[in-house]
Amino acid sequence: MKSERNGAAVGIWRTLDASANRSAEAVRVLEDILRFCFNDAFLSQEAKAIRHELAVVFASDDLQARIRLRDVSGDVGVGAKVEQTPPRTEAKHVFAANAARASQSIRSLEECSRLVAPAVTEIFERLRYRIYTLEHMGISTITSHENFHNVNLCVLLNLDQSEIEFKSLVNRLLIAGVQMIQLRDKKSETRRLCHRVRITVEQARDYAELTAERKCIVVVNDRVDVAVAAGADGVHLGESDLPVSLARKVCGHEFLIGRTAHSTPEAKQAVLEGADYLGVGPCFPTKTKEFKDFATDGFLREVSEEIRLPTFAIGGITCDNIDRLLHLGLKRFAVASSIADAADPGEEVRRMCSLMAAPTENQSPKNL
Ligand code: TZP
Ligand code: MG
Repeated sequence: MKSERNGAAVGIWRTLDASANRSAEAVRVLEDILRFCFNDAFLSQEAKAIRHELAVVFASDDLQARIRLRDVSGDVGVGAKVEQTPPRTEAKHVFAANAARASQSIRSLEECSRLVAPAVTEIFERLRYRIYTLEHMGISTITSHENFHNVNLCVLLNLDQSEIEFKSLVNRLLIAGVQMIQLRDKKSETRRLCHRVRITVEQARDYAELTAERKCIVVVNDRVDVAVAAGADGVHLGESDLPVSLARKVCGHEFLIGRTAHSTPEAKQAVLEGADYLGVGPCFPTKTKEFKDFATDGFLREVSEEIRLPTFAIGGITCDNIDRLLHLGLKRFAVASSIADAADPGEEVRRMCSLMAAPTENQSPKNL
């Protein structure tokens, strides 16, 4: 009876040893994929921090028995074949598989440490939640890049014009190749806004069907309710709007949520909250909205270097000043007045897109 109990304790230590190795390996893979495949400094640093915390706890006195009781040759699981693993053809599959491996092995560490080293159980529980968040952020970032692939220009429209003028403007923008439109109107009644959103969504859909091109993304500023009810693709939220996590409860996980950020910590927070894209600025003074403070070069460069979530620069951007932003590594732009006020908005879109496409000296190659 006593030896059986000893055997069980040895088994627990062997489980802890195997799980420690598995978790360290899996977290290292996550870090490498985020770092080398997705160039994501922020998330790869989070993976590295988790890996270091695991290394510290594995080196603690509480867990040293696992090394003494290691018995690889006596492992009955060595050589056991798995029936079939899901196909892995892309880096994101490797990421997902290793995120699962990391959380499973840390769960095992949590359960088994509770029996023989309870002082460290809570650390594993915390790390398991950090892995869940990292997994979610990694997958969201990858999915966002798919959603925003080739979406480099977002045109903000208000509802100043008549319906006929509005439709004609949207049409000209679609023909010019605009891949994203945000409806932003602080003054109009909800019904009017809702109606214009529906018109825009229909126009975008009809144009995509006619040309077999990808559908232009339509998002609504501030109003999650209008965006969902009128069939838009997403909503853009600022600091005084519904928080991303609460907006998700209204719109679900397929809906795009954009979040404005005025500093690197705010941008990182938006990533952690599960935003699908970021708006950063204001880059330049503009008549569209009044600002006291503007985004510094340091902030814009830091965001474009450290954060992989698709990021749109905003605020006073024109064909004459976009170069500064391209040099800072930004690749996506949200504009209102420079397009809406142009004599020929379609031509202005083409001009801006051609500037965005032209490679600029010192432009960061890392920004996806
Ligand atoms: N948020 C930050 S700047 C801005 C908003 C809504 C205005 C963008 O419009 P414009 O005319 O391109 O400056
Ligand atoms: Mg807002």
